[in-house]
Amino acid sequence: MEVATSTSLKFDVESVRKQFPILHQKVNGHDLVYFDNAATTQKPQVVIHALVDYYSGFNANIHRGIHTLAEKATKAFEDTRKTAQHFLNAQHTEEIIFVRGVTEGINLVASSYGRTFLKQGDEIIISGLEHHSNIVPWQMVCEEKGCRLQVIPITPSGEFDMVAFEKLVSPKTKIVAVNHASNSLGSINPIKEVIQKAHDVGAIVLIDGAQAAAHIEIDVQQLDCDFYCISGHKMYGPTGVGVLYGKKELLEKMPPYMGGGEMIKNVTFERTTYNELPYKFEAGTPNIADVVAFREAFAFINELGKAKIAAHEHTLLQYAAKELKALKCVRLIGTASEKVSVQSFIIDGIHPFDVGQMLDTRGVAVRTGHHCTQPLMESFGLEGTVRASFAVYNTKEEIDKLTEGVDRIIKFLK
Ligand code: 7TS
Repeated sequence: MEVATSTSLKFDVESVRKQFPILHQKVNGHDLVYFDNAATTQKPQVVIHALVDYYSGFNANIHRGIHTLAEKATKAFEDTRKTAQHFLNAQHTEEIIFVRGVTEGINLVASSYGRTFLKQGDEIIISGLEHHSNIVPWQMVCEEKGCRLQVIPITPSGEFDMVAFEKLVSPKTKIVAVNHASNSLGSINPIKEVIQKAHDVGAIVLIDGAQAAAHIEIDVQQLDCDFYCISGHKMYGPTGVGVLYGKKELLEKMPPYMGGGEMIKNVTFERTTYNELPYKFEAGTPNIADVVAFREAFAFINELGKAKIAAHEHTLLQYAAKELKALKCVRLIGTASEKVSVQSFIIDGIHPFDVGQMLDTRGVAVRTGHHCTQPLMESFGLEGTVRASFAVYNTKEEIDKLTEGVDRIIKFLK
């Protein structure tokens, strides 16, 4: 089946689906419909192969060895760093720090930068759309340093309130941490403007790019953000690997986050000197296999191109929103004008958990609950939602299965 919004954005979704072995299975007697992509995407064969190739061909610890396998593994690991640099358009390779994912990236900055440079009375601003990973690390550092956490409210459609941000941001603001796109609602935030306004008062900015990296073009130099975090598993790559991008001059000033092997230059019992960037922040044996395979995920996205991916997903999102909205008792949650392919909804009078379970009996995988955004759910007066999130391999026919399933649930339970 060909998918097109304009000729230049055409691609064959069936040939994409063929690259994902997991999609071709029955769940509870039905073809699997995987709509839990905001939690984690599925992996193409090239990524799976890269993991097998590494373990069956050149597994060795990196940087320290001089034997052939160690050199091969080191080169593959460092090649991913260069690929990540190009993907984010970072100026320097050493600005790319490998971490376990966005959660670790944010904790690294909150702990290393926050504990060193924040003082009592300073303020950190986050938005009402944040994942717990971009709330709790800042609460922890605020508690320790006597700082204040300020929260930008959101509009009823789930958009970032720029007017409220302008009122909150002040010379007391030292850090602004917001996501590029919301995992619960899909809203795309006006981060370029946020970064400029934060810089105007001398604050630094961290962008949580967990839900943006597979969908939106990222250029950290053009954005001028100070930190940007991504997770491999949300962009067709392995679990347990991600990237923290940081501006070199900031990373250089920051102390290590963890101590151990690889992050040192010299150790005596009296005093230790630290390694250079990026190794200063990569203590211990890293997740070599997953970093190596992560390169194939970047290549997969680059080969299709984000413009094509976004166009396809946008078509799916619009279709899903229209079809779901047409159903009796369904309320869409999150209707921002700029969105990635996430649609949250609730059915009046039916608990999201029950909806999720009943859809699963028809092979449709959605996420239910608060999606690690409890404060956001609370601002809608909800405990949680049903969330369908779409990826490049999803189709309109699959959305029909979702809406048929939801329709049956309504008719059965109402
Ligand atoms: N920030 C956002 C916006 C996210 O969506 C997630 C994970 C994280 C941070 C944390 O990323 P991690 O890779 O370190 O776990 N979001 C989800 C989700 O929506 N459902 O499961 C995980």
